[in-house]
Amino acid sequence: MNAPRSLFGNIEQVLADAGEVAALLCQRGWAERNAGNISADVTELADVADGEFDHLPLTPLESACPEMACRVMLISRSGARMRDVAKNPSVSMAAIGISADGRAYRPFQGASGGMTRPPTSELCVHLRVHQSLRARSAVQSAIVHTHPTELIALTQAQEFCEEEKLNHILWGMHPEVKVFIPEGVGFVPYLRPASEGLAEATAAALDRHRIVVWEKHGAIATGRSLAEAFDLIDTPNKSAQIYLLCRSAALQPAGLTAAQLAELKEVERFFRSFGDSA
Ligand code: 2HA
Ligand code: ZN
Repeated sequence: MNAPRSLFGNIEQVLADAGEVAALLCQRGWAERNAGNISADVTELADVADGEFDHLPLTPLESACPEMACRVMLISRSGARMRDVAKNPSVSMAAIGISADGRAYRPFQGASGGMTRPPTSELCVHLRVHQSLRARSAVQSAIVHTHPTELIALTQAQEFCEEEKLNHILWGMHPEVKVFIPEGVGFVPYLRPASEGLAEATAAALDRHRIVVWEKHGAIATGRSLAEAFDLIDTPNKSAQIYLLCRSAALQPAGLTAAQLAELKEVERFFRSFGDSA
């Protein structure tokens, strides 16, 4: 790698994680064209010296992110295909640094050298979510946005465009969803992709959830790693698949009973003791 060692010396694991998650997104069929984007706050790993990149030009942000001042992020590039991230994450992921006032960012460079394309069009969403994770000292530092087909399909029905009804179906189709997402998934009504409105609504919903479904668009999740964020989308999407499969076979899925859901608290506690849940 011809990149400065100080910036990229310790982020190999995050890049490897990005490649693995991108491959899974492709395998799931959630990554048509350049669908989806991923990011991770790598400040502690990047070990950038004070002022090291101050000579690089700043790009202003529409909304200030003061909690992100001077932080370093790895983020997929605009137009990056997940199949390319999977093959070579160090080329398709860009490193950016947020300015000291949190009002602008510097594209440092791609891990393999010069920065040819800016960060994903959803940069504002990622930044707003990272900002809010830091503001409440959350353990999560990674974000995955993707287009999980069956979860999106459910949001085409008005009856599931509401957190309570959506979670009722998702928890009811498979015990794993209640065990690993006991707080449920959040829901954000349709807003223009890459908009400040979507960024604001998503950050607010992710204050109460670790995964949020975007009506007729996709899902976004936060995790301690990109792999954990991926799992938080994969698990409820499996429930959505089961529900739709039953319906398409003209079966009326029964769903877990209230008593069956309640007794899962025991399993949830077991996994939580290993740090596997919320
Ligand atoms: O990066 O998924 O939401 C392409 C998208 C926009
Ligand atoms: Zn999208």
